[in-house]
Amino acid sequence: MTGGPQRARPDLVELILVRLPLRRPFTTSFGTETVKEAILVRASRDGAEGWGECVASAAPRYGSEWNGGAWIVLRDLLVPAALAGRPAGVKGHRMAAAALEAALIDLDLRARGESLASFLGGERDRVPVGVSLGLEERPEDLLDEAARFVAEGYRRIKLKIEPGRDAEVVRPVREAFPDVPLSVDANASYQPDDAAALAALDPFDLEYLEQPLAADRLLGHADLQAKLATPICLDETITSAAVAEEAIRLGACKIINVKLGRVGGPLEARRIHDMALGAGVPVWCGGMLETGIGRATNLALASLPGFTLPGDISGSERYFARDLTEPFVVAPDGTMAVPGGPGIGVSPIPELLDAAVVTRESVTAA
Ligand code: OSB
Ligand code: MG
Repeated sequence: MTGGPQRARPDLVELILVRLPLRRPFTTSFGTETVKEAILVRASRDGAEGWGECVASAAPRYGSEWNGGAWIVLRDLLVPAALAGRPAGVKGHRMAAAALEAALIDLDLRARGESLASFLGGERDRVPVGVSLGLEERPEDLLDEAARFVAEGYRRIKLKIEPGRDAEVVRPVREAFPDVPLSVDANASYQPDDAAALAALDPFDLEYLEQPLAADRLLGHADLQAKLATPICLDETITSAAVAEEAIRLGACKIINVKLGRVGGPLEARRIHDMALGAGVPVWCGGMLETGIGRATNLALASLPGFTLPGDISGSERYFARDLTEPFVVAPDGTMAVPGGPGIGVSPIPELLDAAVVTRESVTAA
């Protein structure tokens, strides 16, 4: 892996598919999720282990990656290359590659007793967090949800929107909470000629409008930003530091959501952070309804100095009846602790992992 430290090879990598029911269905413009399905990557060497979580979903609706494809590219290409200590030479498949990179870094860091946050250059031991609320059939349910998280101290509420369900979704929440930082996320569901509907959100004083247009519409976002007072934040578009830099240069966004899975791993995520910090563009850490493994990795990333806006890093209880790790909790001041132990600082609890496993497969050096 270029740009990273010299890493020792693992001698075994296990792929573990898990399913955890979500406490509440999560609806976005691209569909409803009722279960979190994830591939966990467990890399081991001489009895030591490292963990990574793939943020792909059961179906390719957020982006083109999905767990079925991620499993195969990990098993047949990425993991064999890592076991052999050679580059995989794989284009794309960033969520799969990110999970493996995270597991290998975790393995090394645990061996030398350094935390992922320290390795990445994190400077804080607590980070401010927000919550991302799905579309609801009944407006009163969304208001109840928002009220609960505001009361718990969350620093920002993000609302999912889609064409035809935007200003009417935001208005009651803004009226009930005039001073709470609010944002909206369209997950690429609008067209360039929907600018008027999006400009109608300007009076709600949103922190940002996330990913209004399709992922590949860099100029479309630049043209749209010129028509809006609300800053555009890009999520799906940002697949690398190079794309992030071009988006900033074009004026396609004023804020960046960094998801280490979407960009291919913690090292590329740090490159985006460094570039954005230099360009004066705020970044924040996105989420993909991760289990505690991915959440720990996200917290380490969010401790870097350029992550100045609250992340989509909510307490375990916001997602699951029981997380796979010790539960992550949000303090009354709306912050979450960054794990300080070696590597990502947490591990799956064996009984909880066993109960969530659908399949597991070990890959060893040929
Ligand atoms: O766009 O940020 C998104 C979940 C799945 C796919 C896309 C997104 C999301 C979220 C979840 O908003 C945020 C979280 O993990 O709390
Ligand atoms: Mg998003």
